[in-house]
Amino acid sequence: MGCSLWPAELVGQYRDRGYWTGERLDAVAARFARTVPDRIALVDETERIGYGELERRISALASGFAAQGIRPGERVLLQLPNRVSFIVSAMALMRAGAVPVYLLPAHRISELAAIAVQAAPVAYIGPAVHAGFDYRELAGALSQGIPGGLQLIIDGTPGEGQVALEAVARNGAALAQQTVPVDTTALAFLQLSGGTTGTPKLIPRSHDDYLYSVRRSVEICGFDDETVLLLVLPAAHNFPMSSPGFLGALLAGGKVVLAGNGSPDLAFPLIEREQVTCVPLVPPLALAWTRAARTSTPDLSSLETVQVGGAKFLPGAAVELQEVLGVQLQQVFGMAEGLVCYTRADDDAVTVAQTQGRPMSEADEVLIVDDAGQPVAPGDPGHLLTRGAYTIRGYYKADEHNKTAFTADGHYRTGDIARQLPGGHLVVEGRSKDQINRGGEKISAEEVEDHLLAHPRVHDAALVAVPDPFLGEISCAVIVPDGVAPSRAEIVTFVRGRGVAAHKVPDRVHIVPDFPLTGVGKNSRAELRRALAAQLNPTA
Ligand code: OOB
Repeated sequence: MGCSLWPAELVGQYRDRGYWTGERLDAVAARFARTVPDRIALVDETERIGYGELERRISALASGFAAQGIRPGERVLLQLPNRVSFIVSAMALMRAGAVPVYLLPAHRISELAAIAVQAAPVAYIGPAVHAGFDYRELAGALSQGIPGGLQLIIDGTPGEGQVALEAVARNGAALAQQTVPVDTTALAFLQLSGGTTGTPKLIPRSHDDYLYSVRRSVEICGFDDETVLLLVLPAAHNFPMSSPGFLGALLAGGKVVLAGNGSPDLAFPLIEREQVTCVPLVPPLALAWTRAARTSTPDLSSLETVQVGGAKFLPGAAVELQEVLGVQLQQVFGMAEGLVCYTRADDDAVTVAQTQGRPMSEADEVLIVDDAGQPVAPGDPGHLLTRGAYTIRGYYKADEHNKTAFTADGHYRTGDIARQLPGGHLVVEGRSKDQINRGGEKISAEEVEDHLLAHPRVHDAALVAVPDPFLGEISCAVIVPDGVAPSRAEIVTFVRGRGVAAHKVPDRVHIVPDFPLTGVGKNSRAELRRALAAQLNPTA
């Protein structure tokens, strides 16, 4: 099935060195299902299931998907919140040889439609209603816009013409169980990139490369069958999925607790009740937890490690978090495209507080180069390039974009500015990519600008980052009006109305009569954004 995502000689090398083992992602929990079927694997708001039950559900649903006509290699959009059915559905799709495309619950019609154009899915799986939003209508609207439509599978009460996930599973349970053989070096699933372009790029990952990153993460983070991982970040993100994430916790025989959000009111009692040992957080949540623990006395005694990643965590906040929560901090710097760096348990306190960790694998190649692509002097900041046994060699069906996103010799241009310390640890200093990192959620400037430009009274628009004490960065839409300037409220209503994830709606609107003149040429938009950001943040 499929074809390898990596050049043949590298596949051979990665196998010979033992990085790639030919195992499948949908089998991470299989060993414990046989040996300790009653051990609790997953807990969410409504249920707790053991390893044996998890395996039964995956098998049944995989057969059910096949009976619904979902064939090996076909793509299926998966938009479930943090609950047991998300993990079961993802694994069941892979067991059936199908390819999950991981969406966030926050995505709306404009993101879904753009992703559907690229992924050409045959089906969509989502909740009925979640956080007050009706996904059945969203799914219906998406399907209507696709020639031939989509099969719509709903976890909950389905709408008209839609089918219940539970019915698919029940149907599958009555059928013969089978595992569809897969090429473990070929496409296993598609993940969304943070994005720097008008349409989001899809990241193709294989069983082999992804499992290697999970296995190596489990080793570094010391996950074992005593691990209790709390997931408050959306499980579709790479960080809570694989660094070591729920896949790592299951591979180690631990327990995964799925929560709907990361508010301390919800998370602190859960930590005590479930005896949570580890939690991945983005910096704003880490700050919120530190603040909340100062004014209350939660019992967090089971919590050993708080992982913080997705955006820069400042050294002062890093020290405070450890003091106030009484935990070990682990900084995690990674990307859905591949490379993940961790601070280690035996790193000294300064390294943990001040660096973003070092690459997880000896096979990770890291280069820091200047604008001309030449290596900088050791310790100097520069553009971070990387390649290795779990970093992609190209985005999905994006030949043109890949020519610039990767170097000729296969390094991924991360768009991050970093420096590397003598011990290999990286310090992230900034970014060259046209992206806003809003507390770990990435926003492509171009994507939002395209929405702004569709407003009848917007002549020109640029989206730039503004520093924010809590989120790190927020977005500001700088607008040159056509006639009467639109108000912020009008812009917010307009962008929301186009169906985009809430985090992409501009936080601020700034009206200017004209844009500064920048050099012409391909990079002029990037230069314009930089010039506007400098005007807005004179001290940054
Ligand atoms: C993670 O993945 P993505 O794909 O959402 O975003 C990747 C980008 C990086 O290129 C960098 O710009 C930024 O997010 N980033 C950080 C960071 N971790 C990620 N910037 C500064 N400090 C950090 N610790 O965000 C992701 C994937 C796997 C593990 C952890 C994070």
